[in-house]
Amino acid sequence: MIRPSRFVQRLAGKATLKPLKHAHLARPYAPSAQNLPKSNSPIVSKLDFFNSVTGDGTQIPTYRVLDGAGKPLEGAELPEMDEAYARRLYEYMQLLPTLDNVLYNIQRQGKISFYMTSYGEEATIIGSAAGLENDDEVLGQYREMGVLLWRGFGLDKVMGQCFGNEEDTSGKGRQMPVHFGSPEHHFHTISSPLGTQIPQAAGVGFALRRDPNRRSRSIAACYFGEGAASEGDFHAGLMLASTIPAPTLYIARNNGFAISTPSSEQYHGDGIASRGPGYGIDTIRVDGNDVLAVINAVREARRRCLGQGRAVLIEAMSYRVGHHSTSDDSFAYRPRSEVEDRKRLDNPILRFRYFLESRGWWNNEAEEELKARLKADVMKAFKRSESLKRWELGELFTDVYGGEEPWNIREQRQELATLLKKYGNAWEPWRKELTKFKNNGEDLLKSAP
Ligand SMILES: Cc1ncc(C[n+]2csc(CCOP(=O)(O)OP(=O)(O)O)c2C)c(N)n1
Ligand SMILES: [Mg+2]
Repeated sequence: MIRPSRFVQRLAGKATLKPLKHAHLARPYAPSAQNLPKSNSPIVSKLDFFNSVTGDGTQIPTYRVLDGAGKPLEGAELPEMDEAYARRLYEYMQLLPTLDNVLYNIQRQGKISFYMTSYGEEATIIGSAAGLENDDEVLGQYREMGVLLWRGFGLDKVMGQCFGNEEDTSGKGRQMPVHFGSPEHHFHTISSPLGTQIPQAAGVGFALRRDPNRRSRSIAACYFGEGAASEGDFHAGLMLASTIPAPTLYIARNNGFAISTPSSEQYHGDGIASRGPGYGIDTIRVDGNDVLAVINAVREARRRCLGQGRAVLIEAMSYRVGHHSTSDDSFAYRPRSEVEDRKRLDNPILRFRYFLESRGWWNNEAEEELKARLKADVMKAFKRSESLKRWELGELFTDVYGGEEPWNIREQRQELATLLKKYGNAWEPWRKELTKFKNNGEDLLKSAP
């Protein structure tokens, strides 16, 4: 006879075990009809394979509120909003390309090392930010700066992060541009390896559920691209959020490209949405160029996350109008005309402007005023940021670990201090570089042995 292991015996209650708080973790292994896979699945005699979640082979539909000309679809419900709120949405949608234009050009001038725009995804990003509560925990991929702006992060901090100067509160200048983070704004720091935020968000959602102060009030919202959804972490994350239920809203930004890989080569199934039901997760596909549809979808998804304590998946369809990043030239793999057509035919900003105009909430004059104001604000923040120094050089070694500085970090700090003492003033490239830091590296020089 095969004896169950001690672990299984303990789980089955044969040995004394402190009761676990979470029923699903303590559930003993006890075969019963209930535990068998799909025990209530109907029995059929037809040899019927299937490959569609809609049942009839059609594609998952796309939820929309506004048509291409900004007119509400028949029967579509508009999100609750007044003129001031609608104008605020539009202003933030317009702020993104204004900032993107300036930061992209600054990178081209060699003043910052890297940048990524969100051209074409303004409705997905601002609409989802507006649909969330400002203290929902956000785990982004990298194109979601608009969520931070919506939450009041401010232009100076955006510039500070991209320049890596003393106003970079995200990472004290130790990260690449666009790797924002802000505990105050409930925005977890961006990390470049694709997909890592997806299982992390399952954990964050679970933690929120366990926190008596935030349970039933806050969710985790996790953004990722359709390319990142090909990472193993996507499946691990959705599996976790599904089986250890977590109020985590997964927002897949399907913008048609993962650098040069078009989504037609990224998956063979029906986009990312088709995967949600496989994990038992409520799912919707939404027109990511329709800001009002995105708001409605996110608000309803949030309600479901909190009501059921479970994950929800939204796939927002859009088109990445810009290059992947400043390290990319997308015309090497897609025709310029395709991009121009998309900008003209399905422009999320223009679509919402038509809607505002139809309500009498916007006109040419307001447009001119807004564009001039945003440009002036962005240029002011840029000029200010450009002249700021970096954090003290010694900050390079802080925040790696919590608590006392370990020996290996101390060793590296001392090594740099020794080198600075020897070459800091003697070698021109170092002398020049040191002037860019607050205190010109004095903090480290002082500690040199
Ligand atoms: C694990 C990993 N593999 C590859 C990369 C390089 N990489 C950076 S962004 C990117 C494309 C991601 O595309 P998608 O998830 O669709 O997001 P989008 O850029 O379209 O917003 C790739 C392959 C990476 N950062 N991490
Ligand atoms: Mg993509």
